[in-house]
Amino acid sequence: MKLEAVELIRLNVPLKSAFRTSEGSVSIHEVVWTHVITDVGEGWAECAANGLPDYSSEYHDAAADVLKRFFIPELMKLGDDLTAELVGPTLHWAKGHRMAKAAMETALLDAQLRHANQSFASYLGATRQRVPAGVSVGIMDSIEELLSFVSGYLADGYLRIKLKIEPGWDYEPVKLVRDTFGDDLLLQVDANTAYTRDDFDLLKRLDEFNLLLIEQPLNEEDILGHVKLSQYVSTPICLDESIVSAESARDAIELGATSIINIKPSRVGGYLEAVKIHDVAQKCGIPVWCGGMLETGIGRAANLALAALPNFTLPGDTSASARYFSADTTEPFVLRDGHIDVPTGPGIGVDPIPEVVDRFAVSREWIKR
Ligand code: OSB
Ligand code: MG
Repeated sequence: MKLEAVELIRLNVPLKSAFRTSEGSVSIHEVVWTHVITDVGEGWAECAANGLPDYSSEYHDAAADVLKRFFIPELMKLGDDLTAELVGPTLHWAKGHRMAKAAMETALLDAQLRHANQSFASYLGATRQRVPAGVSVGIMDSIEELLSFVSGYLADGYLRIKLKIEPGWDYEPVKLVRDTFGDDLLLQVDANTAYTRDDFDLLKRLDEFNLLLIEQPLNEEDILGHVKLSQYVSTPICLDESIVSAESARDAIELGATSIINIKPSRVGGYLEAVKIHDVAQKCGIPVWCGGMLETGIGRAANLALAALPNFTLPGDTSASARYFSADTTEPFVLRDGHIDVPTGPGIGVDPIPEVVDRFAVSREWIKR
């Protein structure tokens, strides 16, 4: 396939309610889309990098810049030889910028699979038609507000609740949610790196709540800290930010830093690397689940395909469109019996709704051969 042109679309999509983590609060989902035009058709992807470099070092302006300046021209130079599978090896020389790389790989894979009339799910090796849905609940201003959001999500049918935590918002909210909704609730927490090695006793107090896991309690670089913490607490530790490749997954597993992995294709440079992590974890008996970056339908569709692979044995953060947006950029993903259907159409299986894209687009730029 030959890459003829790429449209970079900047979108500001309002969230229904602000989403607060230990890293900050967002009320607008700010992203860049890569819309690729090839000789075999077009493809779409949502780059997960948000406005601020607070989850990883990536942010949308930097992603747009590195795509324009380096990645797109280089992929165009491959001429007819370009395939989605070549994006990773071709851009390997460039350090980091995994979300930008993932966006190019995903959009090209979408074009390639649409042309081959094959779905992402079938290409990636999915074994299920629908996936169980969890929901990630942000830090709130009060416990009452938290309980009201959680009870709303449970009424919607979500099968697992993840609470964002930070120092000062941990033991109490987790205890109240556990006490209010009972021992059967699948419950886990995500600290987004908010704790240090001085907080082990505090984190150990969470053991009494029978949580599924504690996600990324320490700095992303503190692998040894996670090993020590895993030995200190009985709740399983699950890494998110620390796992950026199949190699880092393999090492973290072997060292005993993580006993469950949150896989986000965007964080690891794309779906092909995500499948490698799935496979490494599966060989080691480590369950995985699919995380999210508040993606609109364009990004969510491919995440659902990945989440249908066999070792995704825990409900992911792949929630329904209505959890995030009043208007999604595609046909909305809906919850049925706590599950979301995996798209079956060619490529990502969904198309952007032009009127909605027009409404939320703040800029559009074409990069041509
Ligand atoms: O750490 O998993 C995270 C959202 C943005 C950035 C990081 C994270 C999250 C979430 C929400 O937890 C996941 C989602 O619902 O898409
Ligand atoms: Mg996380």
